[in-house]
Amino acid sequence: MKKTVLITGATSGIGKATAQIMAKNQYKIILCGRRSDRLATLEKELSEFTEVHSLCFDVRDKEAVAENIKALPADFASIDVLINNAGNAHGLDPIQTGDLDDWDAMIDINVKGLLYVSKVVIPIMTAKKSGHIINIGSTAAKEVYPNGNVYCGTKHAVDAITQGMRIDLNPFGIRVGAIHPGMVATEFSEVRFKGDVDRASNVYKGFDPLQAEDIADIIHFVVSRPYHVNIADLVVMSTAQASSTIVRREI
Ligand code: NDP
Ligand code: 8X3
Repeated sequence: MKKTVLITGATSGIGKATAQIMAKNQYKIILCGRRSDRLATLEKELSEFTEVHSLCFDVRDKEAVAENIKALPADFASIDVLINNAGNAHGLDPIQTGDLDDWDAMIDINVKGLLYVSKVVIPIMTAKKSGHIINIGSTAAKEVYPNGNVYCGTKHAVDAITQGMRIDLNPFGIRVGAIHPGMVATEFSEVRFKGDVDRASNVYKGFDPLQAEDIADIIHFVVSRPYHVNIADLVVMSTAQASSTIVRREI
């Protein structure tokens, strides 16, 4: 029987690439995001391979999160795999000049949003005593870099929450793990720099960065291990990257 996977942040980057690879590997897909036009286009594309259902909500809105997931049609309701991927950085400023709205956005989306979605999905998994939760952290979960203060704080929180989930859900046989990518060329930096495309593209200039498909491929590998194997914590960087701040660039 096909497994059902719910992917947050499926309209772009890592989430979209994950939906594409999972669809081609015969998982039923629940796509989540705020941009309904993109959800509709991707749903149409992936329906060629598998059953797809889209949910349009903001992960910051806990009522909308609960209403949408609880109203899933019966053939999508028994979620087997949750990929908590929705998230972004907002701004890159020293702590003394950081923007309160940016801080709110990162904490509300990356941390509270992940919790709101998990809160609704976990009872589905505990009831059937099986499931798999993958939280997308970052190298920013493992180290702090200049001006990364609050974004790194949110990803450190994702790391800690993942460990807590793994402990608390252990009695239910639920697999929990985190994948921590380094620099991936997605819309991430465009969001961080509020649409400044030139500044965003400079982030990935002069080296071969990870692509969304690289992380999606790893997510599929992690999910498709035999059930007794839980890949608990995985850090993935481009070969050119040695740490958050050390990148071998040829420019
Ligand atoms: P993208 O900007 O390409 O994708 C972000 C996704 O998150 C979009 O689908 C967006 O959908 C969704 N999202 C953002 N805010 C909300 C919200 N409030 N409610 C619902 N969905 C939301 O970035 P990436 O694919 O790179 O990022 C995915 C994850 O990977 C994030 O958690 C990020 O922190 C992490 N990551 C990224 C790295 C990178 O270098 N790119 C490296 C390490 C980790 P929509 O706007 O339609 O709602
Ligand atoms: C995204 C990668 O280096 O901007 O998490 O933190 S980085």
